[in-house]
Amino acid sequence: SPRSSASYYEQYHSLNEIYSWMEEITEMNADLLQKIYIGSSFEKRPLYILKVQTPKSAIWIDCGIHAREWIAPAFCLWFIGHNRLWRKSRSKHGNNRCIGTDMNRNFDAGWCGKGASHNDCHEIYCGPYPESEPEVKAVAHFLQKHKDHIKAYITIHSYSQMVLFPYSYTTNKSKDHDELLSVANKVVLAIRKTTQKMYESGPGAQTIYLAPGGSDDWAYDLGIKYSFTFELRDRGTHGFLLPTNLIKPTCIEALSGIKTIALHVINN
Ligand code: ING
Ligand code: ZN
Repeated sequence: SPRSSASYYEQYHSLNEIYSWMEEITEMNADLLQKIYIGSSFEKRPLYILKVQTPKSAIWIDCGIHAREWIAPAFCLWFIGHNRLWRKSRSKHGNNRCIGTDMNRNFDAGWCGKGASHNDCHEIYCGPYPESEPEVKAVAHFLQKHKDHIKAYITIHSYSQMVLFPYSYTTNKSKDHDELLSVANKVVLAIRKTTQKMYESGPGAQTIYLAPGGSDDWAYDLGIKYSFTFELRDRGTHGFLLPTNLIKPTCIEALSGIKTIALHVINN
């Protein structure tokens, strides 16, 4: 399986493959990782260390001094690839202890009410102020500038198999609640026809949880009526680490859902 897939770390790899992995992961994480040549083996194979950025002191970890102990190098790869479940942005604000803001709590829609956190170490940290994240600000500005031409806003997340619509920042119904619910129900039907998978539909706050500062609520309040969050597969068996063989069917069903929304937009 490819180096970018989750299951890559649940397989054993040849030395040449590990060399390629080292090259790729240091390239992709140049701010965090350094590949340093420290000598070569008797058979003239290069020996590299991967240095994880540290202010001064360090911990040395080596894996696989004994060649037949396959799990040992697998652990070293796993150790370096450990941030696959990161959620937030990568920003550093003021004297914050922790890195990152939840960008789906950083939009200016009921910003940092119940369902978000002012604690920068929490996964649902709302940031120091709305649109503090350059990524959020860029999206918001683009949508603002083009709002008269954008008929639908769709944001794709995972997991839990849901089709959500505003509001998530309040349990109050939006003024388009009935129409949005009927569109979401049509999406659920289309998905069921396509792959037999069951999705749930409803307003965010009622269906998943109270979550202020989300992009779909912000887009809706901006005037983009057809605003949806898709929570793709699965419902928790694999969670965020969806196996690669499920990418295709998941994308096919998501596409059928998006076509359903597009058709509704065209006809209304
Ligand atoms: N779920 C969303 C989250 O940001 C959500 C749920 C949807 C929040 C719409 C706000 C608005 O928590 C995931 N999986 O991230
Ligand atoms: Zn998400």
